[in-house]
Parts: sequence; C-alpha cells; structure tokens
Amino acid sequence: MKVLEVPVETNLKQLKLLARFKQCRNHTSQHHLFDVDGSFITRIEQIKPKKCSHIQNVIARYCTRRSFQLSLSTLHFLNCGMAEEAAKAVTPNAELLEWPKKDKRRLLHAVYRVGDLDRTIKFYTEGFGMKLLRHRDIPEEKYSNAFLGFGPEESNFVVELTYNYGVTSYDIGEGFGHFAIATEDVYKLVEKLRALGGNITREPGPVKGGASVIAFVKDPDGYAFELIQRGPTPEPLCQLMLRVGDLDRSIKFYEKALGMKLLRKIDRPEYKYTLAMMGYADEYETTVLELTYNYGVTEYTKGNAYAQVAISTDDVYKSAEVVNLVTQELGGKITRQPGPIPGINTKITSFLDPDGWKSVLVDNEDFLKELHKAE
Ligand SMILES: N[C@@H](CCC(=O)N[C@@H](CS)C(=O)NCC(=O)O)C(=O)O
Repeated sequence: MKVLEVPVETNLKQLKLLARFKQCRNHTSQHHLFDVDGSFITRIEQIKPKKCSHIQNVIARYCTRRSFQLSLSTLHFLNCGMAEEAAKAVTPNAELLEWPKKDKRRLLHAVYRVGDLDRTIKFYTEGFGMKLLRHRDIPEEKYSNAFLGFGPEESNFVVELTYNYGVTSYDIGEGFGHFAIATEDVYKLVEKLRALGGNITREPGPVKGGASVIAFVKDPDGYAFELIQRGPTPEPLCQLMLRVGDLDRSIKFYEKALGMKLLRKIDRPEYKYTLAMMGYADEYETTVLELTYNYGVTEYTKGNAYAQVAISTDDVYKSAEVVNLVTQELGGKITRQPGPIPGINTKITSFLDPDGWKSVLVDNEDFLKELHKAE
C-alpha cells in the first residue's frame, strides 16, 4: 500500500493538517481516509476529477471530529479540479458545527394537546403541585394555551397545553413515552393522585433492573407521568421520554444538531432496552430528554397528541443552518425555515429529528420579550 503524506499547508490558518490519505495500489479509485493517529476513518470511492461534491460531503461529515480536520492540500492531492471551492465549502461547516455547543441553550417547554384544559390544570396543580403560569385564548384561531410548571418560565421547563375548540380527545400513539416528575416521596404522591381519580398504571417500587423508586400515573388524557423518588431539585419536571428506532443515530443527532450532551446511557439487556439521557446540564438539576430504544423496534406510531419540544437559542438562523447540515447526514428535516412568527415576531425554526420527533428552536431574547408582554 502506497502511503501519501500531505505536507502542512499554512495558507488556511484555521485548518490544521491532521489528515492523510492512503491510496490502495490496486484500486486507484478508492481512497482510505485515516486520522493523524493512523486510525481508519472511512473509505471514499470513485473520486471523479472535477466532481467533488461527494468528497465534500464525506469530509464535512468527518472533519467535525476534534481529531481530524481537512487541509487544502489534501484536496489538491485528490487532484480534484474544485479543490479550493471544496475547502471553502467545508471549512465553514466545521466552524458552524461548533455553534450549538457555544450557544445559550436549555429546554423551554413541551407542547401537547389536551381535550379539556380545566380538567388538566386541576390535575396538574392539585395532583402534581404545578403552578398555572400563563393562560391565553386565541378565539380567532379557535384554541387556548395554558403553561404550567414548577417554577417560572425564565428558569424552568414547563408544559404548554393546547386546547383546540371542540376536540375532546387525541391519539397519543406509541412513540411518546412519558414526562417524569421527581418527588421526595413517590408513595405519598401516588396516594394523593389516586384520591384525585388518577389512573395509577404502575404501583410504587424499585424500577425493574435498578434501584430508584418509581411509579407511573396517567393524566386525564392518557399521557404517562413517571414519578421518580429523588431529593429536592430545582426542576421536578425532570424528563421528557421519547422512543427512537436507532439510539446511536439519535444520540449523534441531538449532540450535533442541538449541542446536547450524552449525560448517561443505561443498557438493560434483561428488559431489552437502552436509554440515553441527553441534555444541556446536570441530569438532577435540569430537564433532560430521555431517548429509549427497545431492542429490535425501529418505528413507532406518533398519534396526534404530543407536538414538540422547544429549545432556546441566541441565533435561530445559524442554528437552522447546523440542523440543515446534520439532517443531510443523519436524517430529519427542517419544517419551518428560521424567521419571525407573523404577529408575535418571536424568531423560531422547527425541524424533525430522524424519527420524526419535532423540535422548535426559539430566540432567547424574543422569548423573554414574549413572557414580559404576557405579564
Ligand atoms: N419498554 C420500555 C423501556 C423503557 C423502560 O422500561 N423504562 C423504565 C423506567 S426508566 C420502566 O418503565 N420500567 C418499568 C418498571 O420498572 O416497572 C418502554 O418503551 O417504555
């Protein structure tokens, strides 16, 4: 095997040369891409002169690795007529992909539909101990919203309930998992919820395969809430669980597209599932997205009840560019291009993840303005 080392180029300062290509003697159309340590990254086949969109894509995908970045000379080596253009196209991507990690992000709220707003408000306030934070009625659009949570929207994750005039029930589907509420005494909370007519679907006790005490209750619309026994926390509304068909793909998507961290991964082979806790800060201090993979299950029905999760950002435009880039690699798609919502002027962008779960990125400043307008 002929190994071709590429000299360090200094004309593109931000691109450190950490790459080299090894070219197979017998397959001149096949290139094996290695990182500086010599570990194999990928194989690139059939690089046609003057057509580098494929190599651009491959490199764009891998040059986000901390240990590997593209060099202009590498592209020259490929004898690709569009080397400079390709480098230009790829360099900003590497920088762009750093943005979600630098951005000011947190989970803001989960949006879902309920058949009777007052009934849910009563269950959440009297049963769970949430506060009703905001209420708005939009008669011209025939819907109302209620925002509930354990603390102010400026700092806490909340639920945004939507009531569509005249619609009294929804299909929750199989993919939506649950919300979780941390409480110091699951047994006590279960008794309170039972007394309020709550449907306890799993009695308190240690989780199968683990030690934490949990229980499950369904709210009046059938949304599951896991109750988890924990010490005091600033964020009792601690999890949003969604089922996914390929956990590694989802972890990568939420890391790259949304800048989340993989906080914890638990595999319970005896119960045939794996969980990944994804979020922006400590799992016990903030709300996390719990992604569940059930062995062998690659698709779920989604129903029409759960809608989306909202996440804050300082720049919806830049964030949408990142999402767009990541969807090309991992799947999913932008469903609303970045920009202000007519009438409200809050800048948002929304998109689907590779499983079709929707997220909305909301401009931080606009979000705060909206809250203060509502006061
Ligand atoms: N098959 C389950 C996998 C996830 C799971 O089992 N989660 C735990 C909580 S982390 C659970 O619900 N355990 C039920 C129990 O302990 O009774 C699902 O899709 O919901």
